Amino acid sequence: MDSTAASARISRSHVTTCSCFVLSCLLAITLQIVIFSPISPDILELPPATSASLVPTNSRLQRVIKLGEGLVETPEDVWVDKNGILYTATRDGWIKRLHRNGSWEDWRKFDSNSMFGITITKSGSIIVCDCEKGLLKVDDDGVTVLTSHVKGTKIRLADDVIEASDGSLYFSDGSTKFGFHNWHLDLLEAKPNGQLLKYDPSSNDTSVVIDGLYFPNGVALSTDQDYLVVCETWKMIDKTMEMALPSIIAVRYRCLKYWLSGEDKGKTQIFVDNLPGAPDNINLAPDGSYWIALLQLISSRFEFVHTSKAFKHLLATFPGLFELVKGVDKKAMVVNVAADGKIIRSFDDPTGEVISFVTSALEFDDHLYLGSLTSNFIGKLPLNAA
Ligand SMILES: [Ca+2]
Ligand SMILES: [Ca+2]
Repeated sequence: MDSTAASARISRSHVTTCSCFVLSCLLAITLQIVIFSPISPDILELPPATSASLVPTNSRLQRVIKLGEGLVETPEDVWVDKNGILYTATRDGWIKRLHRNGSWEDWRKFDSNSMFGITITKSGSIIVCDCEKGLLKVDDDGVTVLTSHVKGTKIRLADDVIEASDGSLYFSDGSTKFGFHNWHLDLLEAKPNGQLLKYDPSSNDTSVVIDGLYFPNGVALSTDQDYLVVCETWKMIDKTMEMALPSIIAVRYRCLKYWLSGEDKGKTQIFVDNLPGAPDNINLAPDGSYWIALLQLISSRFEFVHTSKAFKHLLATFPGLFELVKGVDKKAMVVNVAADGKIIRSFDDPTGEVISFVTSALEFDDHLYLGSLTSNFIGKLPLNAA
């Protein structure tokens, strides 16, 4: 045998060995990703741009006045009591309030970085959703956990709350599977893991009102309290049949109406569908309409994330990668929706120049008060001039 042929065979053998090794490594990594992935995801089709273009963009939110800049860290929600005192819970564990004279007060401290939705009861207690700890009651006596479990299971992602006239507290639990620090896994998985809960203070009982919701978020009552509205941050529609394609799911941003009284009591209907963004908190306006804050959860540059189950498994297994591609668009949008579900008007900061990622809009005294998960202030927008 000549030495050239022998060395060629050895070289081929090395290449084959190397290829097998690389393939084995790739197979091991793939198995590792799939086996250890915490999600069982669906492929998604994001809403067409036409959904957003139905509501022309403006820059009205760029006129906001910044309240307490530097004093309030990522205030997700905001509430104003009947005396005009504004309350918000901040990421550093404070419930802070803004008095009518413009002074801020660090009012109550709680060992938490996950306080979100806030409301005030008829009796004057502040109720706060702590994603991780459940429903909190805050008053002059301090902070009490009202409920942290439902049907023996821990509430993992309490998000927004409202009190009905009978004293019941209705609140959303965004995901029964993933907690506050892993909310992105719920987005990647895209399954209906959330529920709407009710806490009855007279019996101290917590019950499930609606289950199988897609990340339920904002909760509001109608003027007559004959129904409540709960917003699903992302609702998936199975388009497998109409598109004759395997496992294609389309995202629809919508809020549901749940009847509390009347002949439809206990029934759930669509309140508003095809919103031009993912709905976060919702608040009843004095005229009976609603203010809904809309999020852009996945940057348009990274929509492909939703087109591959393998890529979703990869992102879920290596959280650092999700941070890289998350790239939420820097913008803000709030819509005013009539009681019949029609969008009346919208307010945007299309580039996030002044405020971005607005999560809450509350009307009081002809002004909108805005919470945001990327701001260090509360936005205040005069409605008459807007
Ligand atoms: Ca709220
Ligand atoms: Ca929320």
